[in-house]
Amino acid sequence: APANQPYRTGYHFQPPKNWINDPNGVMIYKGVYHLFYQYNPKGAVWGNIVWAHSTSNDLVNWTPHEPAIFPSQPSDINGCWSGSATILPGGKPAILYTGIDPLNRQVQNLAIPKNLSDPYLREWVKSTKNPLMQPTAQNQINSSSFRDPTTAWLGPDNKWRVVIGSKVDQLGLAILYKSKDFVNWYQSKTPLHSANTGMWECPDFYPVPIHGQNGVDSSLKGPYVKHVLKVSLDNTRHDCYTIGSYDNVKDIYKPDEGSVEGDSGLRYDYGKYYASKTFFDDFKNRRILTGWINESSSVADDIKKGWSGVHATPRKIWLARSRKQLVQWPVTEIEKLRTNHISLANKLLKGGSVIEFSGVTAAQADVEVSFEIKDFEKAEVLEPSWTNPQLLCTRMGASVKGSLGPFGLLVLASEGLKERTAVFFRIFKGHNKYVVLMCSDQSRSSLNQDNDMTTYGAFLDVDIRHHKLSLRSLIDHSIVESFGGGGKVCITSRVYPTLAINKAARLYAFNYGSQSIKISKLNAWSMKTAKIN
Ligand code: DQQ
Repeated sequence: APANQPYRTGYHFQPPKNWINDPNGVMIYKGVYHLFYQYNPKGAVWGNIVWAHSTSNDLVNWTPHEPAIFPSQPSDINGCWSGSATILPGGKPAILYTGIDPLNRQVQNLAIPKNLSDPYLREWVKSTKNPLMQPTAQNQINSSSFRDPTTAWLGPDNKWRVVIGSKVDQLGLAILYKSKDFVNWYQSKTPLHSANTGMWECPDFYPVPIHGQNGVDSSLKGPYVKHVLKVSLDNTRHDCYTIGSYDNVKDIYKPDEGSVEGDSGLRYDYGKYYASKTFFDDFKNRRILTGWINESSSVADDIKKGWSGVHATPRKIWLARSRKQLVQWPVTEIEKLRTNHISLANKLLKGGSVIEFSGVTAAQADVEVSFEIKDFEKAEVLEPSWTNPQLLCTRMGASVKGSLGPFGLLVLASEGLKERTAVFFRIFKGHNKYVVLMCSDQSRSSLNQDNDMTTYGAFLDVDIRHHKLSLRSLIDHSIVESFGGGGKVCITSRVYPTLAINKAARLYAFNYGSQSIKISKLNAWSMKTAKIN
């Protein structure tokens, strides 16, 4: 990153300047990946929102285009907010998005490509029938809580369905609309789903096969798929999901028994990650998740540096074998940026030790490590009241010594460790099983105290008696995206080191537990800079 801009990313998506938020309308068309995103052309804070547009052949390098959708009709004159793409029969893309009308009401609009032979889909034409869905006296929909249409899917009656995020009081709603022709939409009597978790932004609803890691088209239904409903909770800023079943005749989604809705349930990411969206990549038969990573710095600092917000590395997403959660892994294309490989195997990490890895550019790196644990009996007991993993990680940060852990990586660290972000594990003895806690501790990530340095954490469902414990961290100047247990827990953090920048950044493995841990293998690479916009 430039010396005066040490927090610019090397391979995480961002425009040259200004504010960005939600990824929108992500899709693949004629072999080209399209990413649209919420963008303020005029500054580093939210406002004046348009759909900026970039395309890519590999989800790694991105070419910018002119904004694709911007205020131009009464139905979107005060902003073009989030929405999704649907591929209609014949391979024709259509975008549904939220417009802000002259009365500042949220309404839903349609746009289609002007020229289908342009693989870059540079120009979009809005329907003259816009808005296609709007709050009225009859439907009683709250005009300031009616936004973010999903990708639509086809039901057995050959009608399209789409979900719009909403709420009534504190009840989050996935309002369902149906249509025969994608233009005339009518509201279904009952929502697809609702729960008492506050406003649902950016809902996402899609099938996942029960076997394997492939993805399927949003319209697929059958005995071999389960369904996922993700909602972005605007009060906690978390992307939460449940896994369940979808009755496509009654048009009801029901989370599986035992699912927890909202913040104490499952999250795509237990760090900073919001307003995400998936799409089905029919070229590689996978479902890909894209998401927005907000800043953790002050607005004043964002204005000073002239930009705010990045996107996470696109992740492939599939159902875990347990069928109780999803698994995510950075798309393999990102690996072509790897260079300067270093590796190590069977290295004992004694209690209280720290070892440095040199030979990679630690400010822009990809690190994969797996740990082997013995002496399970030495694990500390997990108190029954310790049910909140984030709180546990906060109380037992990286510098609090334990027995089996804390062990893991110190990234974006300065010499002497005045600054460091610690991504680590602790093993506890729970009620007839071992419990793995994964943490990302930002409390000492920067000497600049103006940043949000909240610690994150989650429990990781890995049976460590039979499996090694793996951790991968994608490090990119001000971003640390970590994947525990092969992608069962993801934690993304934003950090703003003042010493550990560019060449001064270092990478370590550490074990502050009393018991030895073995690094069974470690592979690390410098990451080349991608061509982004
Ligand atoms: N961002 C958009 C909204 C959405 C929110 C506005 C989520 O459509 O609800 O920029 O970050």
